Amino acid sequence: MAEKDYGSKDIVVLEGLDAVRLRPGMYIGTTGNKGFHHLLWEIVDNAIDEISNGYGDTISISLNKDGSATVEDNGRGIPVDEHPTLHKSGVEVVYTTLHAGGKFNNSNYKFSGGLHGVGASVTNALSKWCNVTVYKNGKEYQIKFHSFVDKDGKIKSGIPVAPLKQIGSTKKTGTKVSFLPDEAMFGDLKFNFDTISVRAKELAFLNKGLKIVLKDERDGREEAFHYEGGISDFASYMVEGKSKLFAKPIYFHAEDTNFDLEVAIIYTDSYTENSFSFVNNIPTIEGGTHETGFRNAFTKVMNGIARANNLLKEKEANLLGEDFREGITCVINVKMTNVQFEGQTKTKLGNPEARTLVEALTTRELTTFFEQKKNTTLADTIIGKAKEAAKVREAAKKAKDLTRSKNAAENFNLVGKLAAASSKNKEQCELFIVEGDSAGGSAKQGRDRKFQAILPLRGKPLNAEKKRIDQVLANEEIRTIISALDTGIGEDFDLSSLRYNKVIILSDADQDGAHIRAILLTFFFRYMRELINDGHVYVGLPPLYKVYKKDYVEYVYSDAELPDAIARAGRGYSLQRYKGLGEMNPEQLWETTMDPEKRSLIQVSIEDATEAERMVTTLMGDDIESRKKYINLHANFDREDDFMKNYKNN
Ligand code: TSJ
Repeated sequence: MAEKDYGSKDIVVLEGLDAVRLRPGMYIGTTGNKGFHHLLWEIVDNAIDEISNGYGDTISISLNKDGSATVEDNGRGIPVDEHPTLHKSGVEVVYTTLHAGGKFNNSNYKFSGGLHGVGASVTNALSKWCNVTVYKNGKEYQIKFHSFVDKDGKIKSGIPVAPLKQIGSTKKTGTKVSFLPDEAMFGDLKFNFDTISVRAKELAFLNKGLKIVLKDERDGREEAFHYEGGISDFASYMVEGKSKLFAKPIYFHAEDTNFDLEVAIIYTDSYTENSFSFVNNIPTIEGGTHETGFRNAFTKVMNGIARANNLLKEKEANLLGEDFREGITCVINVKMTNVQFEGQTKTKLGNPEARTLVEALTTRELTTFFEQKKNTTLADTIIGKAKEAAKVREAAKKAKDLTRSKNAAENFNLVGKLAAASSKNKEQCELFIVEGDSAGGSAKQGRDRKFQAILPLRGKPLNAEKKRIDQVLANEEIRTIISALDTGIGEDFDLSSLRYNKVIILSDADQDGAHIRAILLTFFFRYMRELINDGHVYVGLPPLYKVYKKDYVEYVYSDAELPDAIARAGRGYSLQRYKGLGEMNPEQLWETTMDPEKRSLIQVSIEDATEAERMVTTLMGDDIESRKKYINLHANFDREDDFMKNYKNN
C-alpha cells in the first residue's frame, strides 16, 4: 500500500506541505478570492513555462461543474522517470515538495514563471484532491493526490493515493492536471470566469503564439485567446477606439544572456501615458529598473533623432522624457532569471542589471528601427507631438510661476485689467466678471468702487472640460481670474484666501454669453468647486428691455413680463431692447444689474452634483449636437425656465 512506501525519510516533505495549510498566506497571499484563483495560476504557469520554451502551443482550462478546474497542455509531459535522490517519479516530486516546481524548472527552463514560484505543490496542499495525467512515451500515466483526516484527527493533504502508474497508451504528449480547492481552506469560493478570462487573455498577449482555450462547464461559456502579434496586439488592444498617431505599434525584440526583452509602442492623441510592464508574465505595476532603462533609452534616442533631423535647433534644449510620453501606450515584456521584486506590493523590479540591459538593448533596437527609411516619418510624428507637449509644459510653467508669485509687481501685470475695490473687507467685496471690454468699461464707471471690483473678459476663455490643468492655467483669461480670487486651484484651493464674497458672472443674454457663462462655471466646477458649494458664485441678470415714457422707466428682465410692463406704462410708451451689456451706459448698468438694492442675481448652487457634472460634460463634451440641445434647453438661463424659480434678489 501507498502508506507503507512513505517512510520516515519523507516526513520532511510531508511537513512541508502541512506548513502551507498552516500559513496559506505565506504561499498564496490570502485565502480570499485572489488566493483561491492563485491555485489555478500556479498550475497554468507550469504549462506556460513548457510552451514558452518551445514545447507545445495550447493550454486549455476548464472550470468544472463540481467546482474543480482542469488545466491541460500539449507539451512534453512532466518527467515520469525516477528522481535520482528522492526515488520517486518526477511528477510526485513536483507535487509533494515545496518549491520543487521552481527548482525543478530552473534547471530545465531558461526563465521560470510562476507568480511567486511556489510551485504546484502549494495547489496540491490546498486541494481536496488533485489528479495528474501525463501523456508521454506513447503512454498515459496517472497519479492521484488527496487529503484525509489521520488517526490523530489532523488533516493531511497532498498525499499520493498510490505511486504514478501507467493507465493506458496514447499517441499524444502533454500534461493534464485537475484539482478541487479545499473548502476547509476557502469556504464556498468559486472560480470566476471573467477574472480568469482577463488574465488568460493577458497571458496570451504576453506569450506570442500561445493558444489558451477557456471553457466554463458550469454554464457553457467558452473563449479562446491567440495572438500572433503578441504584445504588439496587446498595445493595439489597449488603444482600441482611440485615434492613433500611426496605425501599427513600433515593435522590437532583443535578447542577451538569460535576458529577453520585447517592447511595443503606440501613440494616441491623448495627453496621458499608459504603460504596462511585465517580468516573467507578472505585471510590474510599480515599475522598476526595466522601465527606467527603457525611458532613458527612448528619450535619448528620440532627442538624438530630433537633433540629427534638425527638428531641434542647436540652441533649443532637449525634450524631456515626459514630453515623449504624452499619449504613449507601451508594453514592456521582460523575461529574466533571479528576479527581485520590491515595493509596497512587491510589483516593482529591483534588479540593477535590468536597467542597463534594457537601456542598451532599447537604444540599439530603436536606433536600427528609425534608421530604416520607411520609419523616418514615424520618428518625425513622435517628435512633433513631444514638441507640442514641451510648448504646453513651458507655457504652464510660466503661468504657474505668475499665478503663484506673491510678487506684487509681477502680479500687477496679470491683473492689469482688474479694477480693484478699495475696501479691504473681503466679506463686503464683490467681483464682477464681465463679458467684453465695452461692458467692462461701463461697469468700471458705474460700480460702487468701494466694494465692487470689475474684471473684463476679452474673447472666450477656454473650455475647461476638454483641456488639462496646465492648459487651463496657460489661458490668460483664466489666469487673471485665478490671480484675482487668490485662492489657488484644484488641490491647492484655499477658500480662506478668497478676496471676494461674491463672484458675479455678467454676460450677454445671447448664445455667446451663455457659452462664456458655461465655460466659466465649468472652470469653477472643475477647479474651485468649493467656491460654488459655499455659495460664492452668482450669475447677474441684465434687463432685456426698457419700457419708458417721459417720467416713467421700467426695466424688464424676461419676455414673459413684457406685456404686463407695457400695460403698466400705458399709451404712448417707448420700448428699448438690449442686445448686450455694452448698450447700457454706466448709470443704467448700475441701476439695473449692479446695485444691490435693485439687481437680480442667480446664486449658482450644486444642488445635485451629478446633474451639474452632466451639464458640464454635455456642455463641454465632444458631442456637438447634444451640446447645442443642452444650451438651448437649460444653459441659457432662459428667463422662463426652471432656473429662474430659484433666483432671488441678493
Ligand atoms: F506543475 C504542474 F504539475 F502543475 C504542471 C506542469 C501542470 C501543467 C498543466 C503542466 C505542467 C507541465 C510540465 N507541462 N509540461 C511540463 N514539462 C515538464 O515538466 C518537463 C518535461 C520534460 C523535461 C525534459 O527535460 O525532458 C523537463 C520538464 C521540466
